[in-house]
Amino acid sequence: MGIGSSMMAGLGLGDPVIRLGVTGLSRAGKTVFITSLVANLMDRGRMHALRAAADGSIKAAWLQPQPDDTIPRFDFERHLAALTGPDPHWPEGTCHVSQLRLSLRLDARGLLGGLTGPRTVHLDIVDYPGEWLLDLRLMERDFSEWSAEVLDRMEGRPGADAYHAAMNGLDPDRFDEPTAQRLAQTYTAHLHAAREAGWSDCTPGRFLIPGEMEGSPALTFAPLPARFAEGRLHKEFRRRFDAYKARVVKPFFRDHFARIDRQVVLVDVLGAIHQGPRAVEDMRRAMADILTAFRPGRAGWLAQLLGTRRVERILFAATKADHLHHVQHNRLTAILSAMLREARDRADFSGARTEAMSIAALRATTEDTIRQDGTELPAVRGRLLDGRQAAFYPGELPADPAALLHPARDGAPDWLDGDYAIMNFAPAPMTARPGDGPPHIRLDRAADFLIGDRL
Ligand SMILES: Nc1nc2c(ncn2[C@@H]2O[C@H](COP(=O)(O)OP(=O)(O)OP(=O)(O)O)[C@@H](O)[C@H]2O)c(=O)[nH]1
Ligand SMILES: [Mg+2]
Repeated sequence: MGIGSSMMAGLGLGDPVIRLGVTGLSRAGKTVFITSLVANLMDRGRMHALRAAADGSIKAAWLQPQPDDTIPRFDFERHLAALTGPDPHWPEGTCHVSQLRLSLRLDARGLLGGLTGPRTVHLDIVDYPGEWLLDLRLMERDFSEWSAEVLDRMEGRPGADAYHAAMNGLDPDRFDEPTAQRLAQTYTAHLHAAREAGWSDCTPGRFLIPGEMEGSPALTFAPLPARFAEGRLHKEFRRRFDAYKARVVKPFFRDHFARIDRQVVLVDVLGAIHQGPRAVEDMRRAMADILTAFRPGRAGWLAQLLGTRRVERILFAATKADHLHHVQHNRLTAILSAMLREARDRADFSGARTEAMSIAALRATTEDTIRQDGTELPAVRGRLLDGRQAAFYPGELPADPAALLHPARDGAPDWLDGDYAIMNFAPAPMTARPGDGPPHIRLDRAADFLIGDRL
């Protein structure tokens, strides 16, 4: 092999590439997942259930410059330093798409293996917000339909009153930029407040995470009620709404989504359960909407854009399972599966393989038992954000997911059997042996499902 071809191998030209999409609604755990996955693929001591790691097929794993020059690089080193440094803390929220390339050197395999020598496979990991998939719904609506739907959804959510107040006394036939900005800002403030309060459906997705588009006209519109119909304000907002679809939503699906081979959808089920029945129902609906992106009968323009391309495997993962003692993990997975069932039943995702599991990308707790009124409760123990240690029992998840999903669907304001608590643990200081990555729960299984067959 001459220098030229080995350099080509180094750059990855011609080597197989797996493009893994990592998505989930805001705060679902995407950044922590990617950071821990990459760290655990580089140091594979805790990856027994990833067969290629356990049997020694993976010889080496290293980071490479990514091939896409215009997508920001996932800041792996900084996030890992946050999670595993001397004062471990969670990484900050993400405000754009990012990507990272991890290359794996693998043992030769199969009959021809002996002839061809070791192989290299590149894993391109793409971090993008689930809210951007929710924007699919905008594509199927015109501005009036979308407005009606959103104003209806807004009722009773934080910031709704302020938005209605901002529309008060406006002349439908008058358009000026300061008014447009004020409406867009008040509407965006509502989205942030709703998100903070545990609502899942907070679209348009780019309003929450504007990146470099902040302040541009395509992001400066807001829903308008029927009384504005066909006035100047309505006309201009409708134009911007259409621009948002054409210049923001479509390019995302074309440039990022269309190229994904494997997908993990992270879901903070425990967080929603903690917020209550309405948050669970809202999450269920949002997930159903998100999943339409992966369905064969999806919108015509998307089917056209994707052609015969498809996501081959989709993993649905309930994150932060380290908040529960392992005796409850099966129940958490059952709730996630039930939450997605309707959407999963409606289509088989064009033949993609799907699986659901409960994981913790970064395990922040150890298991413990708490004595309460003479009974022993399966609990977890960890370090709180203020540094204190605490043992914690979140409550018992029901064996039958319907016990949660039915009241949620029926619009119950509270859970009948009391609350499901949640505690914010900080990442635990690391005591890893050399060769071990950060502690996790079932991240190795997740990796095996997502990419194991290609290694
Ligand atoms: N205990 C525990 N908490 C987790 C885990 N993963 C994420 N978290 C918590 O969830 C928060 C959000 O995690 P991120 O990975 O930043 O979530 P994200 O989806 O990237 O969030 P955005 O970038 O804001 O959309 C963290 O700050 C932690 O508090 C986990 O494995 N265990
Ligand atoms: Mg993030």
